[in-house]
Amino acid sequence: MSTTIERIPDHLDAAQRERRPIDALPDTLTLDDAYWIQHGVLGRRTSRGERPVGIKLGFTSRAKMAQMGVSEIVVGQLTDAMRIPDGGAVALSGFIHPRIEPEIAFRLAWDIDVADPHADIEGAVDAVAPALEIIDSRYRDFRFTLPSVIADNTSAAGFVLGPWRPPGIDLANRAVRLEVNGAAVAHGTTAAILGHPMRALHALVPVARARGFRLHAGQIVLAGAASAAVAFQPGRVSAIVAGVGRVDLRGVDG
Ligand code: OOG
Ligand code: MG
Repeated sequence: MSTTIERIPDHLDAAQRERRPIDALPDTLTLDDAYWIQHGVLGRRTSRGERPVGIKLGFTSRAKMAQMGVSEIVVGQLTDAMRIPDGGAVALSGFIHPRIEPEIAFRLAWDIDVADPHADIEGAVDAVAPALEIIDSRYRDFRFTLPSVIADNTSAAGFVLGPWRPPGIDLANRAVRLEVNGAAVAHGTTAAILGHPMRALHALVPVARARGFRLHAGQIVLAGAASAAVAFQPGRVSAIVAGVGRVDLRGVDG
């Protein structure tokens, strides 16, 4: 591949905007390169007026690792343009080959000093919510290696937040169900997310420190899907987390 690293952010950005899948990147890319590219892709989005609103973790469950053949935690970035209101509709034509997955979202009440090894991210959570994430790899056939998926902002494409709940709500071992048009299509448990979704939050801090992510007051953190993702097709999709709540989204043609 002749593309130099400097040109890859534009290449990935164009793939997303033109909904045109590209080949995965060379395996010679390091993780440093991959996060550098991701920050470049986000820089292009923010220069068009998008606002960073959160962080997402990926591959925090075995179900996701097994589905995609990647076995390390990845971190990506969410912008306001990716957010869809609870119960809202989204046109599937805006994506390449979207998939949908159930998630848990945390909200941070204050800035976290990621340089501080004792930073209390758990204490900073002021609300939790059920969430849906739309992922849409910019790579052909949704096939990628670890550096490629990191460079591609971990396939981030959209997200929906359900009603916020108090931070003290028990998130241990809660059943998670993904429904399409009222029928269950995937099952998981919050325990699938590194044993407890809070562990995903703790795992974020060293990655944020090493890879130049800032964690701000008001930011959303998606902990990673508890089940494998399914193809996002026209119809109603819901994530239901026992004892936490539900969140809904409608995929529409056009
Ligand atoms: C990468 C994104 C992984 C998760 O929740 O594990 C992710 C992908 O599967 O394309 O968002
Ligand atoms: Mg996800």
